Amino acid sequence: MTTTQAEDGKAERVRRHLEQLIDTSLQPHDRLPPERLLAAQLDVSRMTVRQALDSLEAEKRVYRVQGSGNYVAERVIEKTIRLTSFTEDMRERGMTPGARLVTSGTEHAGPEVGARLGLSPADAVVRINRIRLADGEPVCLEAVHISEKRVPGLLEEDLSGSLYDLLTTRYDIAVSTAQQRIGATVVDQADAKLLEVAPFSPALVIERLTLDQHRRPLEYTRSLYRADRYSFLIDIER
Ligand code: 16G
Repeated sequence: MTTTQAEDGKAERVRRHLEQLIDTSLQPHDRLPPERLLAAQLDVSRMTVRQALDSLEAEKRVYRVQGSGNYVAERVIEKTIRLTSFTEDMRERGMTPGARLVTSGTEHAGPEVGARLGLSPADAVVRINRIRLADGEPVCLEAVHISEKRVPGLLEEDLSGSLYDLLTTRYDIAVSTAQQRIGATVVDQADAKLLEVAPFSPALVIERLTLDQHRRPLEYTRSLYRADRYSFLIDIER
């Protein structure tokens, strides 16, 4: 791991901490805790705190007042959809997230996944199939693929929580952007059982290619979301 990667991972952690603070306990125009205090609390350098604040400022979530501090910005309609994990997604909806491991293993990337992740078909990828839960109920079935080289030992970890948190804390990898395709499908018998719906129930199929903080392909996921449990809300602006 390089120093830059370690710093990016820390800044991502600080950023998430601040986002949570903004979303749960602060109002627009409230002042954020001083940078010095944040650095001490989170055991990082002030430079790392500033890096996190820079990215929040760039997204207009905070604004700075010279000589006074950092403040929560007025909530604006986001032009782009924020890249969230399943865990964050459910928490934002006021639900408790969870995961149930179905299968996991190492396999060849194959031509399709390989092309998406920039790997050759023979390269090894880690595949994790999980049922994702909201308040204990199955919402989606996801199949994650990540190059094995990037996440040695991942399969020995506890996969019942947030994968993105694990990537940050254990591997110093932070997700930055993603390309997502959303389509419609029906679930087959095996998937219906896992999702606890009747066979051939409607579902959204969402494919996501996620890039890391260096804009390199990191994760390719194919998820089936129960159509009766999940919908997409997109704020658009003219
Ligand atoms: C979302 C992502 C998935 C990612 C997961 C991480 C979609 C379609 N998929 O489910 O790619 O692996 O979040 O969530 O949005 P976690 O950190 O809660 O495990």
